[in-house]
Amino acid sequence: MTGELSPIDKAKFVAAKKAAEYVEDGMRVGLGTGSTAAWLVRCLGEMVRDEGLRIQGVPTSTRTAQLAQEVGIKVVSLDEARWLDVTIDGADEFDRDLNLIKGGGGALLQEKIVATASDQMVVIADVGKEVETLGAFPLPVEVIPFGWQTTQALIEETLVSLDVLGRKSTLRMNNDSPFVTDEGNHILDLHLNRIGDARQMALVLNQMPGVVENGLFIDICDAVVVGFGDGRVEVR
Ligand code: ABF
Repeated sequence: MTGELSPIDKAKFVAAKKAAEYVEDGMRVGLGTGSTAAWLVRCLGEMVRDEGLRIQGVPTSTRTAQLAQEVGIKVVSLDEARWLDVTIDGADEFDRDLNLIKGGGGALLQEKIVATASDQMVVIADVGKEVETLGAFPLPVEVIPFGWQTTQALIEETLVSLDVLGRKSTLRMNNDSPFVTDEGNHILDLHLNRIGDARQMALVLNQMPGVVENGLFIDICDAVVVGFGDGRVEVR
């Protein structure tokens, strides 16, 4: 499955492989999105095929649903599963309090719903995602297409009063068109550089009309499995 991997892919793979140990027979498992989560899905697929592991997987995107099906994981909807034992997903940044920025892959809404419906959320990440303070990675905010420019203006005005360095936001594009999420929404990426109070930022953003969800995951993650390019793994 792995062949010759670059250091970054090796880091993602070893984190995913280690995190697969959180999954036991009979569990309902939230399956994240992104390249690191894809390694996890492949690892679980191998366990299903070679070790007879029986799990129900709830994917956080159409991409992940397709991959899970390809590797032989039984896919169910969140409403069928109702509650999950564990969700394993990637992240764009994590800090020492295990707060996260997610949504670089555009799946933050389903990811947050699924993670919140889980007994445990485990993040898998290469060590490059570890930061002192969140915010260097642009913060994704999912917004309703109706009036998105008005929502953007409201967000930018509000950022003035918050402890952030940058206030610019950009509409995420897919070639020449606005990116559309699985839920039919758009994404604004907020270029903040540093988020002083991530909890307050998350609350303020979600109070605005037009905002569906933001990519700050506060007090949701229980553990981060960190992979290194030399194959080492540490759990935070
Ligand atoms: C998802 O995929 C995200 O929420 C995050 O945006 C992204 C991480 O991608 P990768 O694992 O490819 O770096 O988990």
